[in-house]
Amino acid sequence: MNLLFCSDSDDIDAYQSAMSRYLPEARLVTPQAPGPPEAVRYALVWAPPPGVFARFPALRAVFNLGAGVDGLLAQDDLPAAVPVFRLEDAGMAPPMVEWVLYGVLRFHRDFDLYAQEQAAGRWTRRSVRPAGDITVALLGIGALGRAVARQLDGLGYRVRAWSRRPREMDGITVRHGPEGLHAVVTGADILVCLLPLTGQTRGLLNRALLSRLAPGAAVLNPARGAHLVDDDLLELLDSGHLRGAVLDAFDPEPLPPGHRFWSHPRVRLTPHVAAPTLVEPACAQIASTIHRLERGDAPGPTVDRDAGY
Ligand code: NDP
Ligand code: OXD
Repeated sequence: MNLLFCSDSDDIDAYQSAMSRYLPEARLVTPQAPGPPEAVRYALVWAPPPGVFARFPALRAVFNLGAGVDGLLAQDDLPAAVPVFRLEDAGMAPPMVEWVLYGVLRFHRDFDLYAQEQAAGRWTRRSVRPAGDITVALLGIGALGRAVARQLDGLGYRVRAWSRRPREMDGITVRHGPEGLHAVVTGADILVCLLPLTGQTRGLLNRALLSRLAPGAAVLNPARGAHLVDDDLLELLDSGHLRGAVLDAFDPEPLPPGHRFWSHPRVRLTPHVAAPTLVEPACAQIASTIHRLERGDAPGPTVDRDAGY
């Protein structure tokens, strides 16, 4: 079974070896050496080059080698009738939880302020606020956001969550839709964005929304750079309304040299590493879907192209 493998940022040998354990008949081929195009029924892709799908008329499914499908859905040649699958958790939830916890603790336990005190050679002790005094607004409670919500709730933070459709989570206030957004964000101490990038969420983290956070609040964005209006965040940091930000995703990536985020004293950034795709669980998930498709069983959730995620 030939699987088209199309990613400049993933190691094909690692995927071949992992995939062989779950789908022994799988042979990964590339657009440069694809073999007979009609033998390729499945494609595993991350940021594929334009025009690649048109070369493989027998495709039965496209697998996105990541959680966010914004880049893939923007490809003009993605065949309309072919189902698209994305990675759902696939081992990414624990590292994402860790990344968010770093950001939450940085501001809750004043590590940002202690770094300044150390640089100035000052011994200043602050009182420790209980986690229950910190309100976290969590935008998005999907495969990753849900894990984050549970962890923060378990540690005692006051979590308010936001989804597109009505959702319930034990012990957590969940609001949905545009009308639920303000209630979640207003007065929150820390905002965490774990939304997909869609027409509805692009530019959502703008001046109007961020101004609703409590004075001295912090912003954590490990989702997509285009959720955030960079200049609005910088303005609110410079005015002192916001205390700091930890960012993992940027628009564009890599973040261009000279961008103010690189040197801003209240911004900490990581280069899109919050939760990288893990080869083994990714292959296990993809192979399990291919097995179901080959048997003619219901394959599990596909990407909703109208919703954009
Ligand atoms: P999911 O698709 O599982 O969850 C998305 C969540 O966002 C859902 O709760 C959904 O609501 C909500 N949502 C979507 N649109 C709206 C809207 N218009 N209004 C309110 N809520 C909305 O995504 P994942 O948890 O798997 O991943 C989230 C994002 O994280 C990815 O799209 C990607 O951009 C980013 N990511 C970043 C990584 C990194 O290393 N930096 C790694 C992996 C992912 P509902 O529940 O109603 O559907
Ligand atoms: C993803 C990502 O979407 O790495 O998986 O950002």
